[in-house]
Amino acid sequence: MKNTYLLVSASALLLGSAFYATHDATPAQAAERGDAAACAALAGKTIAPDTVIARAAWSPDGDTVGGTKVTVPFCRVIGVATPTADSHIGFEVWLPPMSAWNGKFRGEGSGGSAGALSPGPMREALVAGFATMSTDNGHLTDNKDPLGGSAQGWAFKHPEKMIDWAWRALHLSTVAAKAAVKTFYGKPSGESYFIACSAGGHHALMEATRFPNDYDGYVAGAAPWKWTSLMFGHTWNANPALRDISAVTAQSSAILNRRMIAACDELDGVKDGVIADPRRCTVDPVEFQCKDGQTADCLTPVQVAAARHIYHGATKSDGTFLMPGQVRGSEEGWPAQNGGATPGGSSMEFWKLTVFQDANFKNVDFDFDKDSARAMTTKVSNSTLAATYDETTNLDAFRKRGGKFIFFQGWADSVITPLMDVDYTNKVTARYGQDKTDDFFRFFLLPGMGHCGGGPGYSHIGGATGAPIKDDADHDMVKALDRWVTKKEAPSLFIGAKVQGGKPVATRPICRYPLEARYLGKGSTGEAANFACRMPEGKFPPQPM
Ligand SMILES: [Ca+2]
Repeated sequence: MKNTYLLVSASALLLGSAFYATHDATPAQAAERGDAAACAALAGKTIAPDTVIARAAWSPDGDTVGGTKVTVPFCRVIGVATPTADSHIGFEVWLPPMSAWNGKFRGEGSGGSAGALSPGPMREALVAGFATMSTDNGHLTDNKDPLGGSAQGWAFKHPEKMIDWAWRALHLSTVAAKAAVKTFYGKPSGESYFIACSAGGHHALMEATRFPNDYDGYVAGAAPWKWTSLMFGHTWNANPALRDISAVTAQSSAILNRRMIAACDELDGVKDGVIADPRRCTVDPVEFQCKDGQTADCLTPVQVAAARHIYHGATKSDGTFLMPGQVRGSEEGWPAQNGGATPGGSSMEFWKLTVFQDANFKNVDFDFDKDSARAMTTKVSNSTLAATYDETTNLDAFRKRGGKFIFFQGWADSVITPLMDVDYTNKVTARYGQDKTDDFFRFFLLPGMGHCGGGPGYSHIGGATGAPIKDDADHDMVKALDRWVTKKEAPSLFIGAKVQGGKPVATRPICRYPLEARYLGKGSTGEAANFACRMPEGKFPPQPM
């Protein structure tokens, strides 16, 4: 290390450190010089095939990246992978000082169709002692575009970029980041985890199914395991507002949400403003339609029809489901997802620019019989759209190598219907059986949590959700994953917290699917200790898919 330092001392000078003889330095100074030198040595390296470290800088006082202020020292590594002539995959690796490294590695997921790093989660990981990485998935989000991270212009006539986004960018960035970790610390990382939600959850399943050796464990939620199905659903849900903008408004969604929760809140036995399991709530929104002369706190016929359409889910004309519907209690998020100027989020430009490459295609004309079939078989480079963008339930290799997967989802998610992740979990369970599934894949549904967090429910359990109220494995999914991987102790439940004004106001067990939290009949319904995880009683009404 001493020789390495002397060879690259110019970088230390650049960083403002005086050029002392090593024997004059305190151990802390010597350690920092070692970090700075090892960091600088990464710059310019071809760290993996077609992957170069463009920049590596030791930041002794932290740094600000994409608006995220980091106040701890780290080595900031910026890399680029170019697996094809049309690829440009940017990624960053942040390495804590050798003395602060916990010996582990974390990859951080992204959201939407984003081409952007995830500096917030990287900071969280860094502060906890992890070496951490995130990738831009092969393209940069155009922030001037009104669709932001949902815009699809980057994919137009760029099939290789589609493949990069779908799965290649994360895999290559992970391989390169692990190589950078090994080079910097002089030894490979121990356990590797991937923490993600939304599109990041989708990427997590891509990794676990395609590259089972990349990560030892995942905390991943709101994962659209079939991206094409998600786009069918988003297109379906946007259709009413595309035809009539009054169909889904902020006001109508707030009324619908309030009245639906009032109607179904107590089906779970606890009046807390949360529909614990919306599969029990089947209220027809026509009950909230304005009666003669009524103008307040009610819905127009167009709004009732839109709500029915969105709850129903996307189908072909013969009734075959393409995507389950949004659940009752998720309406708060509808104006952003299903209404407004750009209804449909990532689906808004998906068919036009990414799939059919037809500038004249309009989502309002999407034919759920013909266009859905045409989309699935559309060629993407040497593959098809379905094979590129959709995952399978084949986790065989990941399971065999001892990988662990914590899967989570909010019951009030308005972007990815929770029924999609229920469907995935049911299919995984059918494949392996309940006991073998429990050994490596556990699903936690959070009552009243919105998309990756928020909502009226108990949505603070760490990872990509709200910050845990206690720093232990019973409250924090990341801690639980670490315990599961390193000590083989599987999480049976989490203590979820409802937080208002920065303070926890109620707690509730977040049970392992298919169990649910049942009130024991004594004590406060705001305390998790007064609930137990039990199998649901009775039968659920018929569900789509
Ligand atoms: Ca309730």
